[in-house]
Amino acid sequence: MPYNNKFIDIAEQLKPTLIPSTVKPIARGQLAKDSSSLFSWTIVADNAENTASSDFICRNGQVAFDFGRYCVGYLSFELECEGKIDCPLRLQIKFGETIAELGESFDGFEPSLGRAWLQDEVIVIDYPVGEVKLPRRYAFRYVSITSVYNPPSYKFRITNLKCETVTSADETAIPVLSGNIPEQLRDIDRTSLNTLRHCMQTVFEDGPKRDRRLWLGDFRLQALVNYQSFKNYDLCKRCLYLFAGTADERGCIPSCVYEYPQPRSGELFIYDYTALFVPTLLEYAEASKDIDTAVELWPSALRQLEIVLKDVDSNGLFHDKKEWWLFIDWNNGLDKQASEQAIVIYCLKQALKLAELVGDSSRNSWLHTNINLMSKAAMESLFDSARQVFISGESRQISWASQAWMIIAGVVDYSVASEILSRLEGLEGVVQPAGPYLYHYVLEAMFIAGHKEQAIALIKEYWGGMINLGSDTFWEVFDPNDLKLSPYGSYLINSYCHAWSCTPSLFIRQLE
Ligand code: RAM
Repeated sequence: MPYNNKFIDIAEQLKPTLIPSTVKPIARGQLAKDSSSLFSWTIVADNAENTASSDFICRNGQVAFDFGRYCVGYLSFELECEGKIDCPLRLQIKFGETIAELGESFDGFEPSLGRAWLQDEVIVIDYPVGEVKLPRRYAFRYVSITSVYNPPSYKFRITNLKCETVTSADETAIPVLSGNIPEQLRDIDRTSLNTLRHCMQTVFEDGPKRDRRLWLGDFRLQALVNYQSFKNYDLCKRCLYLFAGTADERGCIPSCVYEYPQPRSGELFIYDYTALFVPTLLEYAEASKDIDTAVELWPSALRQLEIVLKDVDSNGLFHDKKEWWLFIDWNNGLDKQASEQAIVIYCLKQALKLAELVGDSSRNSWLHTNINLMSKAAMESLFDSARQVFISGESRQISWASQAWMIIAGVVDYSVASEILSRLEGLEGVVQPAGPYLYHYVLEAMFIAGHKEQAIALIKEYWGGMINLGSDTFWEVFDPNDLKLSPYGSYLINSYCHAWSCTPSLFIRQLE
């Protein structure tokens, strides 16, 4: 791969030092089935006098801990033994974002993304006295420790169980929320920022349990919330350079980037993510006022548009040539033509703003020509004049995705946008969003169309729904009617702290 080493060096110099803190469990007990709890698992607190203490003597079986809040970091504890130590100690340690991950067996489990993401370890300690530190970073609220083999000649005690958490998000930078914001929205804002904080590591990770990786579509939303909260501009700059530095021989920026052993392309290319590099760069420059970066990466941004326009025909219509991964949402039944069309229009328009910012108007007429052509094609081929809504693909599918993106792209004006959203409520069979990523863009369209009350109700119902289930972070996938919905074959491998779901903060922080 012909990586741009200059860009990668800039990115590496911006690698943040992580901020540590210590979290200890607040309760311990036994795992139990409970149909009234999330995924039917709970922890029944021990009757011991001080269940908050991690100290316990384990002779048989298992103990589960609740750290009281989501943690991303390194687990350690101390061991003491009574009796004759004549063989090693063998422990199974499981970590769960949900209690179900501790309760359910991972045996025979083959999720599409790989068993190794599931967080369990078996450790064998030859001389079980003193400190034990697990080398891997975990993402969890719950931990279970099981004595897999009970040594007949000694008892052991675990003390000082704790997690050294890490993040590159500085809490002290968060502006105070306006006093007019009601409690439920404050709670949603807190949970949003908590979600983002855990995903801010040496890059903006999609989720700290999985994939622990920088994804372009996720990064854009994370960066937007970051500008209103933690204001870590250097982390955004690092990520922009990582993407630009790992572009392929066509100049195409990959949709995800790995950091280790050295920065490298994830070699996955999502059409919509590629185009979204343009607004991501613009938004960074506007928020940070770092115009030099915008100037330096402007050719990379333009290149993404040249590449995505190759799939737009001479009439200005996008066609899926099956050479790209089209994402938009996890809903498999979604036809993505209209959404992709709109995203390209939107990104071309954002490029005009970026051109002005970097002082280069040489491509303006090219940008205008494509905007006009594609907008015209959108109205002629993707707008159903009888039903007065946008349609997508040969099946003329009507979806929230298509309407949202066409509204965001400004293909219709404010008043038409408002009518479309009102009309959608009354139509049968409209394809719904499957996850928070697309719900974000639905919210954005609602605010553009002046449907503020509808947007706030959606935030309260959808994101509030995850808080009502006891979560202090927002999830990767959330369907209130099918909590176990998973794109990967099992809900156990879903990410329950996924930064693309942190965007209610963005809207809440703009309310007064
Ligand atoms: C998932 C990632 C990420 C998303 C991509 C498309 O596996 O977790 O959030 O951007 O796929």
